[in-house]
Amino acid sequence: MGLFRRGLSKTRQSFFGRIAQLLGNTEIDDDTWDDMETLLIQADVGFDTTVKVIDTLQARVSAEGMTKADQLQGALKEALADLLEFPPALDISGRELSIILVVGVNGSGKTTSIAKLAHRLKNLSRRKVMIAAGDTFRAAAIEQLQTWGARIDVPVIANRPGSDPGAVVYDATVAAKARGYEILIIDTAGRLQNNYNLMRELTKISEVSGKVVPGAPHEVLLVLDGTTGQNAIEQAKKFQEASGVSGVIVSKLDSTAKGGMVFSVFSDLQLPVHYLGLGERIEDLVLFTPEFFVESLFNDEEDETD
Ligand SMILES: Nc1nc2c(ncn2[C@@H]2O[C@H](COP(=O)(O)OP(=O)(O)OP(=O)(O)O)[C@@H](O)[C@H]2O)c(=O)[nH]1
Ligand SMILES: [Mg+2]
Repeated sequence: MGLFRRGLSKTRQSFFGRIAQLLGNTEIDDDTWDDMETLLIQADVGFDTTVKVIDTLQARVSAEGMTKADQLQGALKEALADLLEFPPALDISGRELSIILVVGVNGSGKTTSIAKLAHRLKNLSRRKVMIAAGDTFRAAAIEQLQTWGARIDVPVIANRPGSDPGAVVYDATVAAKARGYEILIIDTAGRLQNNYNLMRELTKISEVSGKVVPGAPHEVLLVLDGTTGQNAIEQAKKFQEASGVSGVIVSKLDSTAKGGMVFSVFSDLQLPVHYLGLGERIEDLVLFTPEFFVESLFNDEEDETD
């Protein structure tokens, strides 16, 4: 909970925290709804999701005969929490080798999230984890992954810069099987969702892994940069069409006030959020917990103790 609260402090202080002020001891009127709508949209909850939340609240207000704005806060928390779900477990158990493919636009936080995830799976879940350096575009990308791998003691299978990512993935899959690794996480080069050739490449990488391990990749995790708010949601729709995304990691929520975008991952994209990136350290990846998330957006009293 501490990490959640600290990591989400920007979003809390900028927008959600202000809802308490807004919902002072006044009568509920048109201004209440206008102000709430503005705050939710500014927090990047997204237009459709905001409308949904306000509709739910208005229905409750008339059903329960609420008149005071300060009665609305609890109802708002519940309406927001109802949009979220506890993520299903990653589909990475019950078989010899499970493969997680990680995709996203340039700089969204893929490589860092992979290192954090590998670290979690290795240390918290006690799994044997290997990483494939499927981003062969830049030498620096391979080195970045190797540096993380050495730090967390997870082997990284790589090839020369410029080599075919499909070949790296093939080699890594074979190596993981031969050496008894249980989870292989594949890093990929950042790509824009409108670049046809690069999106095709993702399909190829998927197919290569599926040749060695039937049914692979078992998870396709899309890393969304939380600081880009609703833009990330638009990108995600394209990735969903092209690469069969199964779940989302939202990164960099510690550096943004746009944390409301997490609600629209669930309600607009209908995808589970598995993890949140809440900082640059290896430990700063938390399992998404709806209750902690919503609480961290509202409660401000304990801030001094953080
Ligand atoms: N504050 C903060 N920074 C993060 C987080 N996750 C990633 N970053 C930073 O974001 C930058 C980009 O991260 P990468 O992991 O290299 O992103 P990428 O998607 O692999 O980038 P490309 O491979 O170039 O497409 C780095 O400076 C990371 O340290 C996070 O949760 N919080
Ligand atoms: Mg990268």
